[in-house]
Amino acid sequence: MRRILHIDMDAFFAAVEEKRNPALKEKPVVIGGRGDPSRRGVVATANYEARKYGVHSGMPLRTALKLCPGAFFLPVDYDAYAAVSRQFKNVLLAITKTMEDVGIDEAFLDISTEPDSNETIVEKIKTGIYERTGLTCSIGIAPNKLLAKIASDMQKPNGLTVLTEKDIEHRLWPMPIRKLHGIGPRTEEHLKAMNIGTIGQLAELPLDTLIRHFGRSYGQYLYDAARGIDDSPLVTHREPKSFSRETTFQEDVKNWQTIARTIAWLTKEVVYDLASHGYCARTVTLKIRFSDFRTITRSSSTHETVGREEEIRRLAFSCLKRVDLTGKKVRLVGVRVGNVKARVEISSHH
Ligand code: DCP
Ligand code: CA
Repeated sequence: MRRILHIDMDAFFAAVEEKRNPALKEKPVVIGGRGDPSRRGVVATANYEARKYGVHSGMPLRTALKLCPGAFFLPVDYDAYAAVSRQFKNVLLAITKTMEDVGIDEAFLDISTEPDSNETIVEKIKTGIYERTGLTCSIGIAPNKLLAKIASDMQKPNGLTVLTEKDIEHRLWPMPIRKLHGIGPRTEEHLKAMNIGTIGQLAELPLDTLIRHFGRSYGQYLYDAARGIDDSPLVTHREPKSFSRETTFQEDVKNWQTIARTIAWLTKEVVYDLASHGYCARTVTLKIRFSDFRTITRSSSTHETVGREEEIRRLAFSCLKRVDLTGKKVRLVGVRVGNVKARVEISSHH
């Protein structure tokens, strides 16, 4: 039997903001867009205080303001959250290298071969994360990823939930189908139309019915998932698809040379990332956001992969040539290299 953990940070963006500004503690906090609810933008997250008023992720900021006029509205500071995310993942990596990085605030760990008990490991994780970041997380423990993810969500915040195969009938089956990873709004609608609302009702459907409605592989997936079956291993290393850097000017820029110099500098940074990971690339994409937030991209590709700074810079500048800058001010520029491939090691013997 495997021992899989799913670790999910509580009200993540909001918790980071509360940590660095204690005046926000115990007040409703909403994070989203540029933090101005009179302007366009959606809620990235809200803390538990604000959730009491019905505020949730994905809702327009304007709606959040109506529901909770007393809330503090803050802009998304992605770099700050990414930095805390790295700290929290380092705590997990100190337990085992078998970690799957799922997103900015969640990860799976496979502790099947660790000598320590679940209790000891959970204690190490919770105190480690709290000591490094001052934040809390919720943890699910189960024989597979599917159930571990469901478990971590069952007692938030600062929860710990263990699901075993014995719990499938009593704890999994009463849940709504959308709790199953891989069931999105479209599948949910389709199943609702078949009068299927709970995971238990899904489990009653014969395999051939599911295959008829959803195709062989997804039908089989749903059949297994409804039974809490999931053999998928952790994906511990993802091949990167691209490397990118971007920067927002302190003030919007008209001057071509300033823009060109910034692109050259971003290229240097991207080439450094690319090289230090041992990759070459085939495509360079330039991103330009104007002062009115209109954003354009231009790409250039080569047949052979390239990795040297001059080569990548030449591609970036050929993209810049195709952008009409007349009469416009630039707010942000970014450089991305895509179609990356591991550099072929040149063997030392001939
Ligand atoms: N997020 C976002 N837009 C969404 C959903 C989430 O930008 N539509 C961001 C903000 C969240 C982070 O991702 O802080 C993690 O998402 P979660 O769904 O795990 O939500 P929280 O961590 O905020 O809350 P919870 O305590 O319910 O996990
Ligand atoms: Ca979370």
